[in-house]
Amino acid sequence: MSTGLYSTEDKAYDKNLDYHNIKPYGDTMNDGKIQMSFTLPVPCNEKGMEAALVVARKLGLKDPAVAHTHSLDKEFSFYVVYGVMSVGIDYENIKVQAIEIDTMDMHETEDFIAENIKKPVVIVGASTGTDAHTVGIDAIMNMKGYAGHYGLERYKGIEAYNLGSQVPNEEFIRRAVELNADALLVSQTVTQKDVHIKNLTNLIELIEAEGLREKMLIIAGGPRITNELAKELGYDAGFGPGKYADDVATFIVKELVKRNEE
Ligand code: B12
Repeated sequence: MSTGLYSTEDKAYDKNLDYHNIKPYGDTMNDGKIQMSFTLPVPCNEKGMEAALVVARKLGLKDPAVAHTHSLDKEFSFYVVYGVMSVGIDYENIKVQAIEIDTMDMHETEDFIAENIKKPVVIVGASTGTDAHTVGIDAIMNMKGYAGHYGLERYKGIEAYNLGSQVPNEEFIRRAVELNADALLVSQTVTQKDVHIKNLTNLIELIEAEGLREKMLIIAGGPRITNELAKELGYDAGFGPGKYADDVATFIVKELVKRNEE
């Protein structure tokens, strides 16, 4: 079963559109209408609203309008602003480093493991560093899963260990070695001040220093993680929003078999 999520091929091209020059869509094709929201460090009043329009104009938006504003505090105000983007983008020339896989459902992955791997696949996951968010890694690993996708703990043929959040990278690696992990899943939600980059870099450096890099797949995930970013940081793959246990399970089992064949 393919969710089509990873496809970089476009199956539904509209022949009337010039894909070298497309704009966001609001009401009429290519009308360029967009909506954005932001906070300004100024009081919520007429002058604040004008400041919000200036922000939109400086960003190049035509005909900006404040659709909503409210006060966050005496000195802070929040704005939702509409506007029209006048420049188009060249969609044809956009390149993405997407993960090209045909996602299998849980049963297909179980059969794949039984036929091709013939031993339990050990997966160890955590939200590491200072990150306290667990819902993302739980969505991937917990038995009940998320949004109708069972988690890895439910898969026959997968031994899944969810270590929770705020796990120090050293402890994560120690447990991975102890459990003889085939794959590590690290979740990062907080990205303020690039804390996720520092933590993900630290993890990969520790793994390399221990001579473990080639022994396991290392996968990052989180709401602001892309496959491109993960690869840049030395990971095997990165999964962001809209990705589920079946996507990551498919990637892991197929990659393990591929590497075994090489
Ligand atoms: C719930 C929540 C909390 C809860 C967390 C409870 C828990 N047990 O997890 C609590 C209240 C504890 C919390 C605390 C904080 N939070 Co908070 N939190 C959220 C909130 C509302 C929802 C996050 C969530 O659960 N999403 C649902 C899950 C299912 O989505 P997901 O994580 O994206 O996961 C999916 C994918 O990304 C992917 N995925 C995720 N991880 C992985 C890993 C792998 C390996 C793979 C394959 C896939 C994968 O799969 C999932 C399913 O598709 C968000 C805002 C929002 N609406 O998103 C803020 C948010 C994430 N929090 C935020 C912040 C700042 C904090 C705090 C720092 C606040 C503070 N100053 O104290 C603290 C964290 C302190 C710390 N040390 O980490 C910010 C982060 C901003 C940023 N960009 O850095 C957000 C965005 C809110 C905001 N708009 O400011 N938070």
